[in-house]
Amino acid sequence: MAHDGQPVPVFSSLEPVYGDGSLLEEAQLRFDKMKSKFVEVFRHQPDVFARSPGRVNLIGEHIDYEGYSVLPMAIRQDTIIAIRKHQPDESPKQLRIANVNDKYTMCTYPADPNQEIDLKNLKWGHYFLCGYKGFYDFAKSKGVDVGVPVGLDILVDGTVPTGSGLSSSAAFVCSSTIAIMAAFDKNFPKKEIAQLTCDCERHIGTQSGGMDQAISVMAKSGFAELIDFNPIKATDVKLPQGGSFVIAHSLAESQKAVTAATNYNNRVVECRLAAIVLGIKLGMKPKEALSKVKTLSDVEGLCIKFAEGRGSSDPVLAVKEFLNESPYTAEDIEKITEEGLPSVLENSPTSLAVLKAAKHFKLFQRASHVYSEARRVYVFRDTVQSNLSDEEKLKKLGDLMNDSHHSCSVLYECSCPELEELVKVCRDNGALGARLTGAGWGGCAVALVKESIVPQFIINLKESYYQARINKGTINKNDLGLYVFASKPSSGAAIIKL
Ligand code: NG1
Ligand code: MG
Repeated sequence: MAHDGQPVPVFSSLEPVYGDGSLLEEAQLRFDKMKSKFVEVFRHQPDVFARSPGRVNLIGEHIDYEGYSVLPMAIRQDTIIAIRKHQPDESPKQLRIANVNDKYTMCTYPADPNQEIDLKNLKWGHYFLCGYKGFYDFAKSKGVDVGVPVGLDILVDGTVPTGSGLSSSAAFVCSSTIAIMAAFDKNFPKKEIAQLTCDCERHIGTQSGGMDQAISVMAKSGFAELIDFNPIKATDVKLPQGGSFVIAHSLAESQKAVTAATNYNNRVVECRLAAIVLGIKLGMKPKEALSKVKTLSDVEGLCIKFAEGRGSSDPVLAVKEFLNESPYTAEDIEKITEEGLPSVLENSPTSLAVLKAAKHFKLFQRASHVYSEARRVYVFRDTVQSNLSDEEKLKKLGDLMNDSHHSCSVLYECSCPELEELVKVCRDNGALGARLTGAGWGGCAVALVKESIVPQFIINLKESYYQARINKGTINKNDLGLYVFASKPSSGAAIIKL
């Protein structure tokens, strides 16, 4: 049943958010602590809470921004926001954003939703500001009156490790947006919130796709979700019995906002250029390609038509025929597009930063990854729904995860030495499959492991990957549980009125 057209659920207790048992007890403590800290900092009770989870992407990496479906699941780690909306005559007319963790000092911003976000001066509170601007823009586009801006008091508690590929940023942006909505007594359909949070997180300067926000808002306990884009849609995927996903941090932190020009946004630009060049090689006039082609999914039809002429249906065949394996220089591409690259990329500041930092562009490799990864997502979904036994299903899903990692590592080059080592350790210790998850260049790996061996698997990982790092002082032994854990599909965003 599609549930993505429903508004964000509103609960008056924690059971429906966190289930029962130990998780619930822990959650109760967290909320109690937040309430007292809120009163301590702001001298008032919060009006309402919002919660939105991180995610682990099972398969479908770096293809959401190319328009292709992905298959993530939400994890229990999340961001909770407590919020209070001021009365119109109350001062200060500011957003005051405090954090439960003292490492993050309070951020204050004016209440004006039209303020620019200062990207030269990155502050943790900027992610809240994304949600704030997003909420006002969205309300305006829908003709919803939300009154004049007033002050807001905010307290944040996040448990998704940052820079880990588990989407702490989306958990923060989504919980912020939903908390603001709730404070203004508004609610919208989940798929609209997924779109608005995806759009507003781009204020941070990454040209990201919409996977993280979509799963954070639309997840359902017990299910992974197939997320489609344009328009956003979530379809429940029930994973086979007997398998468990173990998430393990490589301990290399990927600071995506800082490295955007050479890593994440660079790949977005390379895919765009690959799509345009393919479109032209497959018969489009340069002017037409420049105005119509934005993503590799826009020219997939042409690629498939070419492949069919060769008795296949694989778009990668067209990539092999028309793109050079050796990297392209800017001049190589400009000869084909008959226009300068800055104007091809519409002079967007983030793209210009990419052009400035790039020596060359690996169009063949990036396009091969995207088309093959997009296929693997559907094979994964079809395998889950097939008549195979659970054991056979798990084996095949593991193989697909391994293939995905290989493609990310070799063709997309978004792995790093630590992730390579960790993925190998996972496989050597009996994982059916293992891969980097999220943007890469650091962060986590996800391994599919038979449920019966999970405890031993985690012990082995500690010995072969983490012990040396504990000895070196990179992490504290007592924190290991934060870096390696098994995860079940968790529930999505919620508004909580306690
Ligand atoms: P993370 O791992 O959270 O940085 C990023 C993008 C996703 C997706 C993946 C790669 C953001 C907010 N998220 O995720 O949209 O493109 O990389 O598959 O930038
Ligand atoms: Mg992120």
